Amino acid sequence: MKLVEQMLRGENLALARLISLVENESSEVPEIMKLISPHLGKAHRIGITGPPGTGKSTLVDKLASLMRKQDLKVGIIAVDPSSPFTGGAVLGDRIRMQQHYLDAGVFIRSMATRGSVGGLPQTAGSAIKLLDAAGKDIILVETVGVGQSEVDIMEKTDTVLVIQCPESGDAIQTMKAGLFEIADIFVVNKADHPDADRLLRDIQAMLRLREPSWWDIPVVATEAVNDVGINELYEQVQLHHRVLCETGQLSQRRQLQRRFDFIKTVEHKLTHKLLKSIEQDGQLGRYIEMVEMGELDPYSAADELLKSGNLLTDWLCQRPPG
Ligand SMILES: Nc1nc2c(ncn2[C@@H]2O[C@H](COP(=O)(O)OP(=O)(O)OP(=O)(O)O)[C@@H](O)[C@H]2O)c(=O)[nH]1
Ligand SMILES: [Mg+2]
Repeated sequence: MKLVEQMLRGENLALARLISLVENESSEVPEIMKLISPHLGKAHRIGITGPPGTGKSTLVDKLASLMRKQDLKVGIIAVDPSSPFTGGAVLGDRIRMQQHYLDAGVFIRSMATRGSVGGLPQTAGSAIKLLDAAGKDIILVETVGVGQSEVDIMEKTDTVLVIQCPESGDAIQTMKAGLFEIADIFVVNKADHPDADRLLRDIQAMLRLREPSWWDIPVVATEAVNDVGINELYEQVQLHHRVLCETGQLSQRRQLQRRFDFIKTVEHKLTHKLLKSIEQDGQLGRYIEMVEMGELDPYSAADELLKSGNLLTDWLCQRPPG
């Protein structure tokens, strides 16, 4: 495929067009993914997550500048939750990252989560792979932490930065949101805020309760808008990558990433088939009706459906409803 060849040579236009194919779930996607698979695994994939408005985009912008000073090729994916509350985020990111738009060494792409409830869309995973195959040294993936997306980001990146700021809540809320399980590096941004110090100390105190492990999660204070603490943060990011490589954790994470990727792909395909079958009102329709009418509970319906060999084969093979 010509587009893939051009992308592998590093042409950003081809890369952008391939991401669009992925976003539109083109029938060419499996072929594209197969062609790029020998070229994967070189980029350091970094996830940046945290509540809305904590300063993720500003940090991404500043980190990208430091990486460019080292002449690294940077790919940025900003996942916009397409919510009415953050509808302006994409435009905001454009303005914030304007300085990079003229730099061919930085590739920026915003993606909408579309229908997927919270979380990273399946297509974001494919876009990350395309950036990797296109020869980016670093891939920065920004997602707003709204439930599932934090876990998703761990399944798709090597280093996860969790961004907090004094306005985003206290350390207990952070813990309840499950962010301590996924963070490789904590960032307390908006350190110019008077309550930042306390948040930082609380997070540190909670981290001390953890079992010792191969990596001590650092907490870095930053003022993204004022360019304060960005060097320290980048040093921690580089250190994490070095330790990942030296301890063999990177290959373990990559194994997990491929495993999740496979399971998610199967899940995605099955869901797609299921929804299509329901739409076409095949034999599945009968179960849907019973569930809708409250005659059968969803669990029993699912059990019965999965026990019925014929029905399942019909459904999976998508034979016309009999
Ligand atoms: N006071 C202060 N404001 C900051 C700092 N960093 C970012 N901001 C401001 O916080 C606001 C949100 O910053 P963004 O970088 O858009 O935050 P975000 O986390 O990407 O936001 P979403 O993508 O909408 O979730 C902007 O108005 C920034 O200028 C900081 O260190 N101190
Ligand atoms: Mg943002």
